[in-house]
Amino acid sequence: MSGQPVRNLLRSCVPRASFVRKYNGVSGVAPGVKDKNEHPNVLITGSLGQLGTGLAKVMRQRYGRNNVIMSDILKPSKEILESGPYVFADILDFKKLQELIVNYNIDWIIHFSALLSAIGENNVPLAMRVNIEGLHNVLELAKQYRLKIFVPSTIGAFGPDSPRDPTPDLCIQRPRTIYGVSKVHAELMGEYYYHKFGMDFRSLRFPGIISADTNPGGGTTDYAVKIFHDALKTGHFKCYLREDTRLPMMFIDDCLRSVVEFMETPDSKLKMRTYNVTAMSFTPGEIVEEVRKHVPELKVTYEIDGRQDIADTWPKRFDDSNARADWGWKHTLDLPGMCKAMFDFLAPSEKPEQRIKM
Ligand code: AKB
Repeated sequence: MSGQPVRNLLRSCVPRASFVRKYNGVSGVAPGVKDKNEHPNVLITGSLGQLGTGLAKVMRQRYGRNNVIMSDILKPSKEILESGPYVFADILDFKKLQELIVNYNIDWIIHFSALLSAIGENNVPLAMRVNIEGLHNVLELAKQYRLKIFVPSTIGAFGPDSPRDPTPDLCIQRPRTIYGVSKVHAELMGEYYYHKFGMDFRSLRFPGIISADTNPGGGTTDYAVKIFHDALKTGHFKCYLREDTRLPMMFIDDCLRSVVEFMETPDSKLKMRTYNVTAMSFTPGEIVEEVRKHVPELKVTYEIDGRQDIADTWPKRFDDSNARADWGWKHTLDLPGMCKAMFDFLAPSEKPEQRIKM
């Protein structure tokens, strides 16, 4: 990830005392080689997805370029290859992961590999392998090598029987997608390993994440990213959710900062291992109104598809008061702020009336 949003995030992540330690990032130190008092060595799985590239950038600024290892099964861009260590790793290959953890002397795993909600419904066997078997591999490795592990969860871990407005941390969870089921499984397995083996498992339930230069790929909340690209490319936004479908959302910078702050929170402050986090909640109708302040001529049509059924079972608003109280979670951008940040990034030099590219 590059550009304005991440620059803001880097500024807003003020190092805490325990992490103001010797920085060895660009000093020629071999990847993974560090002294006891230095920053953690971090392995990010699925790092070429929506969150991984940005998080690697933020963590490399904080912990050192060579201390954050990006991994995925995809061929990376030149920019990624030049930004720091990148390795091939299939989440289903236990031995390969073991090798990486040993060779890079890994302390933390950030486990992003997963199929999202809509794409998971189209390929349930693959979603079960990646989201469930993949999780088993990283949990077992975190246990064996005593690693701290972060696994994102989601609003999709709730279902039609959960209270939906707002949805608290602890309530009935009966999701209706394989993605949601696999995330409840991850929450429960992680908490089990925490209680049984003392493993430092941490998870945040994210809402829809809106990012400027990485695409979500296969989610139900992706319309809230697509609207910006449609507005700027064609001036015509085709929305696959109904105009009044309310879902919780968050801008990428807030999301990445939440991971860093949560991982750096001393264990003694955490009352739970899995917390809801959110920033705002809006409907397609409401984001259209806000986007039209930047692209006044935006045309909108609603062409509802199967993702509506998923959205109809998800929280409308998320209650993240425990995260705010226990470890100081605070979002910075609301709907107008997020839209401005997106346009500032995607079309920085243009005035609103110049933004439609027909
Ligand atoms: C999805 O829509 O599947 C994801 C999510 C909310 O977890 N963005």
